[in-house]
Amino acid sequence: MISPYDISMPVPKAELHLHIEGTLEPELAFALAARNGVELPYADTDALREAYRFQDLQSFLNLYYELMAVLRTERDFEDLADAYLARAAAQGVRHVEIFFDPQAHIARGVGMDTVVEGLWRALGRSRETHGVSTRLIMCFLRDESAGSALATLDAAKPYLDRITGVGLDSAEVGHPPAKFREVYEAAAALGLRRVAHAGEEGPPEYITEALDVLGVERIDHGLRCVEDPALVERLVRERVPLTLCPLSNVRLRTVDVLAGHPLPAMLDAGLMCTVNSDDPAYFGGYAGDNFDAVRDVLGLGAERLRELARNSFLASFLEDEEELRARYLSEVEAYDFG
Ligand code: ES4
Ligand code: ZN
Repeated sequence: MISPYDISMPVPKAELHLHIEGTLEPELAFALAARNGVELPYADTDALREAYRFQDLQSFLNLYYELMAVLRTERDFEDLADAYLARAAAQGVRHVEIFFDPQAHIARGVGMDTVVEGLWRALGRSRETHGVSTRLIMCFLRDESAGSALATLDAAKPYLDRITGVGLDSAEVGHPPAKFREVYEAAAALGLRRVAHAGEEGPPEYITEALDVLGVERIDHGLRCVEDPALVERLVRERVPLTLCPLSNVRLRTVDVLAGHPLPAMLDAGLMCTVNSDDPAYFGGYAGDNFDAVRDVLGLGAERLRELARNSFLASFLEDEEELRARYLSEVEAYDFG
């Protein structure tokens, strides 16, 4: 049988918005549950997939956090990352900057050491096994306290050789970026790169605040910038990369239908957009599937798709491997969309 994942667009690309916990496919969730003696409140994988009818970000997050119960050992995190990297590689992903949510694991008694060591078992050999280079970005849960974020940064200190940056995710509305000013200042002082989710469900002001108060270098989602022309102008002028996730926006009802997604208008406005999968196991597709969707439904042509792929490498945290970035960029220019 041909898997749909084998035929998605293989243009070389970097994935810059990917939650590793959001790559947990129902089949792997049940396998890990069995291995760890964890009981899942779903009869089988079909029943679990039935639960994937989200009303909004919060209804998704409830299931996302619930299913993490099956992730307990280093090997679980290794298997999760290996499965993702294999699927991503099959869809043309050459480089990925992976988000993880340590607080969600530490709260369940699974330590930072287990999570980072486990993920690293897969990431450390990914260029050889999958042909994919990787970075790790540790996210703070914005619906937890600023003090908890500071404690999490402290717990990460033994692993800073493997962690490239920090991010901010989870329930956005009511948790503005400024709440995390102190921890972002501390992260910057440690030499960590900074990104944050902003303007997914939250207002355009959160995008401005993430830039001005947290000093972020990319905005994750940033979709709602389109409501503020002055902000769009600034993002264009400063070439701030936006990590858009079209299939996620449809599943979480941030946009009504994919055909109404503002991506084409955002590209026309000169915004530095990238296309990513967010939580592919939950939202119906990996990076190549998202590229396919914007080609098929939004009618983006070859040069727009090439621009998206080029932007993904330009916006990558590859400053310590510029030759690798140059190689990836030349692959993008040489790609034949057919
Ligand atoms: C997330 Cl789509 C999304 N938004 C905010 N936080 C998240 N964590 C995992 N997926
Ligand atoms: Zn996200």
